[in-house]
Amino acid sequence: MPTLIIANKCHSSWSLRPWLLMREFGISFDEVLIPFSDPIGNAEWKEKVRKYSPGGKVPALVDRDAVVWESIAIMDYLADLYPDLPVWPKGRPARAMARSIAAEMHAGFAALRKACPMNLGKKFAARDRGPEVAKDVARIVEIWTTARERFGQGGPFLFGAFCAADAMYAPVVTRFETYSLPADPVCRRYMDAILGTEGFQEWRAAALEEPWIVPEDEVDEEPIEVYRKAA
Ligand SMILES: N[C@@H](CCC(=O)N[C@@H](CS)C(=O)NCC(=O)O)C(=O)O
Repeated sequence: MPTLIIANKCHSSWSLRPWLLMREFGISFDEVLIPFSDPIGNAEWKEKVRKYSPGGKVPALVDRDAVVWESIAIMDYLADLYPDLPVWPKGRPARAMARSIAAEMHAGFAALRKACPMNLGKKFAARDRGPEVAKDVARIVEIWTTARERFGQGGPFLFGAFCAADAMYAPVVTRFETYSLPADPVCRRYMDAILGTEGFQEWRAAALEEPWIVPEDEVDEEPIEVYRKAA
């Protein structure tokens, strides 16, 4: 059985992506969680991660004699390993867009990621987070709306059924939720579909039990809701 190496469920957005994909597709795996210590990615933490992955980051997947790191490479590895599972959508144009938006996520949206770190333990009020974040938000809304319009007929996800592109955007959905980012009804329905998956519910429940505080992922704002005991 493969082993997925991850970090804190409350904060590690990259870890959530392949974890959710594997859960939603019913792929069995063992999980090794290496909690962040302060600061994120310090030498002690990296030494533990490098025992599994040469990249020194999470997530990483160890499968027998293979190691794969980078979230998008893990998804492609799983698609190769399980060719009968629709990890990527089946139709050619849908698949083209799914891969493109997954790559766009993997490479981009730095302003949003920096200003709004994933934090499942709290909710913050809507506020102006600057023009760069607004640009990222507008592009994400455009991506979700286009995918839903063109390919979303068969279900509530970007391409109808849940696929790797949804896994890539799941942490962004949580950021929209945590930071009360503006979501029109199409985006809201999509967000609810992601947040309502069994996999995400399981991940969130575990996140809310975590005792670790990660200062770098806490914004300097008063929350309007606190869900995690350790906060
Ligand atoms: N591009 C990588 C990003 C992985 C990443 O940055 N992971 C974070 C945790 S969410 C990490 O390992 N941070 C520690 C560090 O940067 O040293 C991927 O897609 O997997």
